[in-house]
Amino acid sequence: MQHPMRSPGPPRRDRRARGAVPRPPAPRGLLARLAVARAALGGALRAALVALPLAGCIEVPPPPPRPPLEPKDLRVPEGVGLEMACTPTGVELCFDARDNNCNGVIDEGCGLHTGILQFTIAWEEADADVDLNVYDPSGELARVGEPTASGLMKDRDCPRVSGECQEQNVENVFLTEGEPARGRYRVVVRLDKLNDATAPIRVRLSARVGQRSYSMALDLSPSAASEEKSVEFTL
Ligand SMILES: [Ca+2]
Ligand SMILES: [Ca+2]
Ligand SMILES: [Ca+2]
Repeated sequence: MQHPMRSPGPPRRDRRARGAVPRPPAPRGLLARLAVARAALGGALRAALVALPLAGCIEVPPPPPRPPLEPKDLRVPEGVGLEMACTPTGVELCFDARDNNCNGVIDEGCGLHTGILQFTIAWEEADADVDLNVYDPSGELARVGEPTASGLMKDRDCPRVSGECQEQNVENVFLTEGEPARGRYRVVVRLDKLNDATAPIRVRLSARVGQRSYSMALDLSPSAASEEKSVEFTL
């Protein structure tokens, strides 16, 4: 098979000759305008170079500090005493929802998670099913296994048929990571089923908010008026 013949380009000599064609002289008026423009550009550049170190000296104010994590507008059920001062009673005991050693963490070393926010309930009657329901500022409920968009997650739901709680009923909600969402939080403690237990069921609720912990005792009975008690606060 024959290759088609390439048409030969113009000889190199010719191309060089075309490139060497002298440009016609610029009109004198154009040259003068170019000189003026170049001078103006040089002036602007010098001004920019002078302004540059000055701009470097302008102090950028730091972002305003975030307000401390302090619960505001705290609302507790009527007749419930809120313990805001921690009294150390010795080493940390597990599954009592109390910060026994007052280090700001509730039931640490007991297989529970903690975070800047932590809410824990415990109750002694093994048969009673009590639920800790924590709603974040967007109204999302913290559940077992998957954090809310704001990062709240629940450790476990007691009592469990699987025996996970081993008759030591504790439910725990904690902030998995990051800064807590600001807004109104709602912590609801609810007697779901009394089963074979005798009412009222005394439930200890403690909360860790930042470096402080809060605690209270709630009595729940299976009636519309007292099966559920809630605490609200604003961060
Ligand atoms: Ca502790
Ligand atoms: Ca404890
Ligand atoms: Ca439960």
